Amino acid sequence: MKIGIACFPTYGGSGIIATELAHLLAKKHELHLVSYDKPVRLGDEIDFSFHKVELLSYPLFERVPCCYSLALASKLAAVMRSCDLDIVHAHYAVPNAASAYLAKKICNNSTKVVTTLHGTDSYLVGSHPSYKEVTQFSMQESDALTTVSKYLRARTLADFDISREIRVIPNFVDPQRFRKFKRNRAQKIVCHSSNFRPIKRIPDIIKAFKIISNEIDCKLVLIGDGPEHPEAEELTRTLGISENVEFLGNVENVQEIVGRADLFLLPSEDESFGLAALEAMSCGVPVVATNVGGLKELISHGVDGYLTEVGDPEALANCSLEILQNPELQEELGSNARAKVLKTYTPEKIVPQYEDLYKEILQEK
Ligand code: GMT
Repeated sequence: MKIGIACFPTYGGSGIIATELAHLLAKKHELHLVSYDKPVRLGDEIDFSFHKVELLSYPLFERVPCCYSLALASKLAAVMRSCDLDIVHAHYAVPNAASAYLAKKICNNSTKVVTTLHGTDSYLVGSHPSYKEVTQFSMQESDALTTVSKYLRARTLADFDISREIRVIPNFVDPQRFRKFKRNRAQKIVCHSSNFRPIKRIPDIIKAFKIISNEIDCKLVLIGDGPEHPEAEELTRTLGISENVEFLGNVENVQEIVGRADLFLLPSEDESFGLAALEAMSCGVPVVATNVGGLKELISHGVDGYLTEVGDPEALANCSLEILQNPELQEELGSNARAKVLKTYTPEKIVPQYEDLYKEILQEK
């Protein structure tokens, strides 16, 4: 098959999944990745084509970021035509699905459009009145629509006036890359990784860590960057724990940091899937997360991690202490988490689900 993938190149689950999918599909298919920059997990060696969307810099456009959707549609149309694509797979509906639809109309050819919703493209950005009509239309008009969890499918059907099949294809992780890494220190390491947006509730992590560090010798390692970063650093100073908290920013070797941790915290207000939790589970690191969205499908409370209510740093700390003070429990939860990943969330299990979907829609008249 000849497949085009459109995605965001930035740090964030949708771009990561799209890039990993491109790497894996390229082993068997002709693959073209389209974005405005090289995605963070692209790496130096790729066995597929990268097509950069060039943006025109023009004074009138300064406050009109939507021009990206037009540039993307033009680039997708060009690639669709010149490479004779069978499939264009849009990861993140806004604006990728609309641009893919437009490209298909421009080319008037038989290319099929698959849209994968990742979460905020459906329930936050996509349902905003400024974007809803177009998002809804492009969801309805895609030849196939997928979500990364059952939760996101239900929420999409509730929030949008669409009548069509939505297939759930969960995210995946490479268990060879995300595994345990050796370490020498006795000090416990608590870890978190995100884009530091309010929905991730970073202050809850820091407040919980204050309670944890009153009881045991430990360090908090925070991976990623975003709008909440300055306040988070300020809070560590206010609570007098800044010496034990490391802000790493965006890093390339996430797996080597998460793979050396004892515990991973993800107390988000909402999460359509929780790829960061899946990566930690793959490393055999127990996750304490919130009882919301796709995290409820991913983590079995008390079996391979713990789930707490949103906005409860004390509960977060209590669950964390229970794990950190009980090495056998930590080991058991971690190995159950790794076993779940190997059973359900490897590329071998998930990528064929996308390939089957492509084949099905290509056979449809
Ligand atoms: O969580 C983010 O802020 C990034 C966002 C994205 O679009 O990259 O993540 C969403 O997609 C990920 C990959 O499918 C999911 O694992 C995240 O749960 C989802 N984020 C939210 O629903 C808040």
